[in-house]
Order: sequence, then C-alpha cells, then structure tokens
Amino acid sequence: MSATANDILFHQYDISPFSEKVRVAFGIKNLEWYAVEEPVIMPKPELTALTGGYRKIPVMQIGADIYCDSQIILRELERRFPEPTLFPAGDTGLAWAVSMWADRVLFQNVVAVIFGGGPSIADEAFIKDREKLTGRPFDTEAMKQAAPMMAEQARAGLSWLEDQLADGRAYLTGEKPGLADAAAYYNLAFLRWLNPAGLKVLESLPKTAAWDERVRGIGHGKRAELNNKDALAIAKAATSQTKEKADPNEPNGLKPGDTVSVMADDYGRDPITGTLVASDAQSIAIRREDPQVGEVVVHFPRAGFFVMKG
Ligand SMILES: N[C@@H](CCC(=O)N[C@@H](CS)C(=O)NCC(=O)O)C(=O)O
Repeated sequence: MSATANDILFHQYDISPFSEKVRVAFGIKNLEWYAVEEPVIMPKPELTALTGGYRKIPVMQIGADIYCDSQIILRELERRFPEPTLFPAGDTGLAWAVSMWADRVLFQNVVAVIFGGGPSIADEAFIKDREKLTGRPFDTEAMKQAAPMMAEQARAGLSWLEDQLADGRAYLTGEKPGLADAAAYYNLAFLRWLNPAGLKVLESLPKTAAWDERVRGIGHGKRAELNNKDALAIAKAATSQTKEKADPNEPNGLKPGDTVSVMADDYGRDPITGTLVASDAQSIAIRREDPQVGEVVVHFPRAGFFVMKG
C-alpha cells in the first residue's frame, strides 16, 4: 500500500516509550498506520521541517496536520476514530489526569531505575544529546545513587495499579482497555526493553503483572513503513483540514491570526512560532510555512505547554 494524505504517519522510533503509549492506542482502536522512523538523537532535519523545531518523539502527521506530543495525538485519534473509545468507562477527565501522572511522575521514576542500574543505551553521543535536551547534566553516577529511592517510588506508583485491579477487573477502568492502560503500561514496556531486572517489582504485584501481559497482548494495530522524505512530500502536497476556531475563554485573550510561540514546559523547550488557527482549553493549532513542507498546521496540547504572544 502507498500512503496518502488521509493516512496516519507516525514519526517514532521503536524504543520510544511515549510512542509505545500511542502504539497501544492504535491497537485498542485497531488502526492502520505508517511508522516513519526518526533518529534517536539530533539532528532530525525532516522531523523539524514538519514541526518547526519540536524535536521530541512521537509526532503524528495526517496530510498537512502535524500533532506534537502523545497527549494531542491521542486526543486527535479519539476525535477521528471514536470507536472503540479510549474511555470505555467514561471518566474522561480522570483518565487524562492518570495519563499525566504516568507521563510525569511514574515515567521519571522508571527512567531513573533504568539509567541508574545496569547496562544502558546511554553512549556518549546519547548522553550529550539528552544533556542538551534537558539543560541538565546526565549524571549516571547520581542516577545510580538515586536508583534505590526511585525503585521505591516506582513500586508505590505501580501498587496504585494493583489497588485499581484488586476487584479482578481486566483493565484499569473496567473490562475494556483505554487511555489509562496505555499510559501506565508504556512505563513497564520501557523497563522491559532497557532494564528487565527492574520488572522484579511485579513479583509482589501479581494483578499488575497479569494486566501488563494483557495490555502487551493488545498489539499495535496494523503497521506499515514509510520513509521520512516521502512523509515530507505528503505534507507538501496536502492542505490542512483544521478550521479556524476562536476561544472565547482564552485566559490571555489570544485569537486566530495572532503570532504565537508554543513551547513544552519541561524539557525540549524549543519554541515553535506560527499564526494561531484554533485553540481551546486542551489544544492549540498554529500555521507555519517551510520550503520543504509548504504550509502546515502544527497542533500541541495546552496541559504541559506554554503559549506566548509573538
Ligand atoms: N510529552 C511528550 C514527551 C515525549 C518524549 O519525551 N519523548 C522522548 C522519546 S520517548 C524524546 O523525545 N526524547 C528525545 C528525543 O528522542 O529526541 C509526549 O507525551 O509525547
């Protein structure tokens, strides 16, 4: 099959945990998608031509609409492909809140367990790249020292999953998998890939261990491959489907047509500048142009991102 402007092009790499969250959502929704492999470290010239400078993974592209960050990707998947839903029990707000906890708290615990113990993928080029990404030293010695505390924190977090599963339910919010499962699960997948010894914690969390297997069994939907040059050509030939939308409650009075810069509030804070097209409490879309991709609309979440005028 050859990809078109209606297909899901998923810019990712296989050992990317945040990509795994979305791949599980592809599995839940049984979607067909193209994996566009991107480098693990900078430079990423094709990716940043699409995004305007955002370098993190994953990024989803559908034609000339570019979705940066797993949170906005999942929101868009739910909008375009509502069934099966990522919210099988309702409780939409709670599921998003759990997802933020999994991304920010549990993930940092797991990262520390991974890089603080045993062999790792962290060679010199990787370490230099991640120091630039975070603006902090990648101090493997300090991580080693912190690893016992982080293992303790990870166990405390994971035991909330055990509590949630205590009544015998198959998934975190009931009998069907959803966003909460994908978000919590990718952390265990990351441990399995990079430091399987860290999974020892599951010996005392049997329901979580069985749930982990169950989520793993969901799979990733139907995957095909596409190279990143072809993805750029698809963007260039396509037109964004995003309609202008004003946000009457925008806390800073931003409106379509304003020039704004959007940046992550944690790491990889490169600002991306464009013209505001649409926004609401959970999303913002900006238009920008690049000779390689033509006019594209780049979408970001609001939670975890700052938007500045100019
Ligand atoms: N908040 C982002 C976090 C993404 C993230 O941290 N991704 C990692 C890989 S899983 C990353 O981009 N690392 C740096 C890189 O690959 O250049 C999301 O939810 O997508």
